[in-house]
Amino acid sequence: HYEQQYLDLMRRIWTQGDERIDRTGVGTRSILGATMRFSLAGDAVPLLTTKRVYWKAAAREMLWFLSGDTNIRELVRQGVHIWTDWPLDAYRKATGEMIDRDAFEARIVDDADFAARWGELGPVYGAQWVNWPRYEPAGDGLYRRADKGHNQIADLVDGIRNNPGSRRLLFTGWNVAEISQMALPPCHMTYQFQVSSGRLNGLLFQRSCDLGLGFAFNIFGLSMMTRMLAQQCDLEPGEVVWQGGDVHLYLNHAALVEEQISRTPGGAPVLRINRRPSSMFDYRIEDFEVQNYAPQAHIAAPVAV
Ligand code: UFP
Repeated sequence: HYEQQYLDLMRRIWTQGDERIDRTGVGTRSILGATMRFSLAGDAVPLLTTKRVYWKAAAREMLWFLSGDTNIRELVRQGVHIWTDWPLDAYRKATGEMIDRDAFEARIVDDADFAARWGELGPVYGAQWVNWPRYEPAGDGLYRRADKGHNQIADLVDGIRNNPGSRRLLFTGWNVAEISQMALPPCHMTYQFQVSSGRLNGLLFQRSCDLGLGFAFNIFGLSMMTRMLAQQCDLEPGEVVWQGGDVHLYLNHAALVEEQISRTPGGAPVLRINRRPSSMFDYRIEDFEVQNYAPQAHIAAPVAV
């Protein structure tokens, strides 16, 4: 089963990984460098089956990236809470008000000015993917920021369609000059694609991976992105290759790890795209449907912020 490589990696890191203190202070066991491969043939999607993965939140997040949005308001409106902790933390530190998470989210949704002031994440994924800053000469050797940046996604679609033999079909969120302004530097930082025998293969380099929580979303995101690009470029889905840099398990995920590696994966979920939108920027959440997904029970675990 495709998920066995994930469970094997989890077991290996948990039993053999180096224990280190990380940025969050929680502590991890980790290794540097890991690869996993999954087939997308026949609409297969590498959702984890040994626990329920809320793939729709990952799908909504991916569509939010593609819209270029970097404010949590739209996500929160859609019931996606994965980015709330960073603005919440910033608000608490700045104001000293120990507002709870639900109240903070309610204000973000109800009050546009409040959201504009406190819901911004800085130039994270969406900004870099579709609007990477471009500069134009402004005389006297000076440059000014152009109104419209580079749209890496639109350029990628052009590249796949018109130059399918290229080895430069990629996009990245790792904009060195802007990292200090981001709430969190990109984790799933570089995506590369390859056209081979009428199929589109997709690869993700993820510099840092929380294998217990983040990975399930990141591999779904890579698969969804590859499927959308394949559809837009009239190619069949090929395979996805996931490459992790620092791949780790948090020390407070012991219960999750023990439970999950004791389970046996099963089933073959598929991801259907029910419509062919006119561009990469016209997909809606209703276009995506997962079938044949009968996972084991969800396993809750704390997120390290
Ligand atoms: N993380 C992921 N996937 C993501 C994401 C974050 O695994 O898509 F945004 C995890 C990796 C790490 C933490 O545990 O969040 C980010 O911390 P750092 O920036 O110190 O690597």
